[in-house]
Amino acid sequence: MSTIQRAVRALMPLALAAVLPSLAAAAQPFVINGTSFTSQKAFVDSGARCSTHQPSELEMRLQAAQERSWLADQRAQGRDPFAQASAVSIPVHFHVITSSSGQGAPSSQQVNDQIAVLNAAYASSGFSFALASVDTTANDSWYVCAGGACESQMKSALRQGGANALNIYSNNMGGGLLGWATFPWSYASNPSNDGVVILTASMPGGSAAPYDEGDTGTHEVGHWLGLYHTFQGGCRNPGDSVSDTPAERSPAYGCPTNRDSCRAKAGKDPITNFMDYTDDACMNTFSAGQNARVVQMFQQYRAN
Ligand SMILES: [Ca+2]
Ligand SMILES: [Ca+2]
Ligand SMILES: [Zn+2]
Repeated sequence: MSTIQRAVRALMPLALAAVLPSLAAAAQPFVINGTSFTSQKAFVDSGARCSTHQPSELEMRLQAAQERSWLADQRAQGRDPFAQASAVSIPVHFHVITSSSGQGAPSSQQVNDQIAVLNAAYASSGFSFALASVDTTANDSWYVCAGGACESQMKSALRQGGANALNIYSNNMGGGLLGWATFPWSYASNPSNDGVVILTASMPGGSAAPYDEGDTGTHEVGHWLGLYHTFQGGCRNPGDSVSDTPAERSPAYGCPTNRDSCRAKAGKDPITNFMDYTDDACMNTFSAGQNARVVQMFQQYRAN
């Protein structure tokens, strides 16, 4: 062995010791509900953060046209669509799904805490949520259901109430998925499918950190009330169809303060908004524009 080889060998442990911690940090897997991703970014990129249907530009345009025509009609009749829905109480039917052996149920405290999280988040919109019923079903297929035939079976068996009733299903959907919801304009064509499905572990006090404060519920109910993701459409107009949420090129994750992914558009990214993809501890806001939109959407599609 040459002197140089010996020197390299002697230095190797030092060099490795210097390099390994950063490698280890970079390679730290991100685990959600037992599913491992190479990073939090990989988790977000996988689509498991929320599998609510992401509308195409054409769907967005058709939907916006429906909204404009409804608004024009309301105004022609001398109605104020933004005043009618103040202080609306939404009945919540909560459907707990467990395994056939009864595993995976949230505590009643967690169910109550989830409703309290919704009430706090939507207080500024004038909507409140009142638990109308809780039922528990043991079904192995529904317990791990992430959409498809099992979803239709589960919802048609359990859904209660009309267009104004919020049906929440909590299960162990798997694949790291946190939840999904239906939009209010889908109610008319498929009422039994209407509702929100959340990972039980995402409920307050659950095990799906950093998504364990119940804001998956808040986010999915946002879709149920007609809100798009803040990054819908990227930097292009009309984005999320809400004028006071700054445009965002892609989902934010973690809590990236001062992120500005659309430099040519005014405003920093709305990373604290409930309709972004940041951690529960980071999201705490609906904008005035979003509050106005959910009131309009409720009047148009969910008022009895
Ligand atoms: Ca916007
Ligand atoms: Ca910007
Ligand atoms: Zn979503």
